[in-house]
Amino acid sequence: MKLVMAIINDEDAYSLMNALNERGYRVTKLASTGGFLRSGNTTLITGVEDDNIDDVVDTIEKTCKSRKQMMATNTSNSEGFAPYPIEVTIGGATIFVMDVMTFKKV
Ligand code: 2BA
Repeated sequence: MKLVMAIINDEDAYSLMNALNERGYRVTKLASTGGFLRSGNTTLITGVEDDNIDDVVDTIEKTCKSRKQMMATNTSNSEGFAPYPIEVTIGGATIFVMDVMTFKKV
């Protein structure tokens, strides 16, 4: 068994949960915050049998879209610091697949 952890955009969370549930996978949604942009994102975790990993990853890829977001940074000039917007591309999903040592429901 594996644990799939996918960090995704909030906007895709409900579509992805629906898509995974419809395919028979159980999902837990966690509210998370990206360390770089310091804005909210969603982390979904799902425990799946090894044979289903490709299906789960495909479903994530098909459902989650990448987006561009503006971020304010500071740049220094002769008058001090001035706000300087940069565009950041946030991936459709950042996916980790981990081995599960034990899975139990009691
Ligand atoms: P954030 O850390 O808020 O990052 C948002 C986006 O900002 C990133 O998109 C990337 O395009 C950019 N970015 C992040 N760190 C950067 C840096 N040091 N310099 C320049 N640009 C940077 P994604 O790579 O698609 O990541 C989306 C979110 O997924 C991240 O939000 C973070 O919450 C998570 N994530 C990505 N890689 C991770 C990793 N290796 N470990 C844990 N979480 C990760």
